[in-house]
Amino acid sequence: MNDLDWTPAPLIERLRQAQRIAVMTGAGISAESGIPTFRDDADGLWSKFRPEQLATPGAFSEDPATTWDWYRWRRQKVAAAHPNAGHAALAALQTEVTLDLITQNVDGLHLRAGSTDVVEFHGNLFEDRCDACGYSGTGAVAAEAGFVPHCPRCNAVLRPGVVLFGEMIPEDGLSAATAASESCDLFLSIGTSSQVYPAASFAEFAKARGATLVEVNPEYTPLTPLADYALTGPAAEVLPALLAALAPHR
Ligand code: BV8
Ligand code: ZN
Repeated sequence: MNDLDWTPAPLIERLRQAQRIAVMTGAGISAESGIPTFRDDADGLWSKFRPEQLATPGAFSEDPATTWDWYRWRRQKVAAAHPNAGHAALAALQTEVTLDLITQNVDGLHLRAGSTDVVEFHGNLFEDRCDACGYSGTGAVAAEAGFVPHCPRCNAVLRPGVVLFGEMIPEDGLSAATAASESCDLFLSIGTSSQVYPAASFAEFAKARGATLVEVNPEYTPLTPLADYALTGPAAEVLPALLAALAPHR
């Protein structure tokens, strides 16, 4: 634990009084599970590939083989990873307070850590989906390079069950995230560069409504100036410290 105070007394008091907490997580909460984030490290996913290259419908239909190679590479990385202390602390917190968990991450690590009712706002990496007939199933993790899966029902090319750039957010996730940002009195933004919309809009909206805004991120982000509390550290350290500080009085 470094000498920064992850648990300022006023914040702990505020967390204790919170009636309903909305949490939005991004790639940063999975960084300590060894999953590369999108923007901020040498082997960040985007450093090798540009989002426009791969995570868009156009790129996918043009070159499904390359896109599938990238997604399967990510599936292998995630399958070999484990939830970290940050995921575990959020799962434990959910048993102590009323908490709506929305994640931009497609890695499924919150669910593996025991969190329930997780809103996977950008879908799930391990789902294969058919846009032609609506088939949905669990996708392969390993396959030979260039393999493009086809729908077992209608033989159309399958796609990963994620929201690509330029695609609409599925209605259920959008309404769940909107409801959470409307009903919370404290919004906790963890491990996100707050650059992708509409995911980044919920923290701003909650703050504008008068909710207390807490950010957990080692770096400064566009959200930091709005935060009531900016805890500049790694989620796997900050979240367990917050949970421990809350514990004795719950
Ligand atoms: C939409 C799934 C309506 C796929 C993802 C032009 C045309 C079309 C759309 C747009 C356009 N211009 C802008 C848009 C909107 C676009 C957008 O926001 N673009 C951005 C790039 C500007 N949004 C969309 O397209 C969305 N749909 O708008 O529909 C529409 C439709 C048509 C036309 C117009 C509008 C859909 C966006 C969904 C894209 N899919 N994921 C996949 O994963 O492959 S997004 C993907 O990137 C992630 O899910 C996540 O959302 C985002 C990455 O962001 P972060 O999670 O924040 O990760 P990042 O690496 O950036 O940051 C990590 C942070 O963690 C850093 O701050 C770091 O400091 C911190 N950190 C590091 N270590 C730690 C840590 N924090 C804590 N602890 C640590 N240890
Ligand atoms: Zn099909």
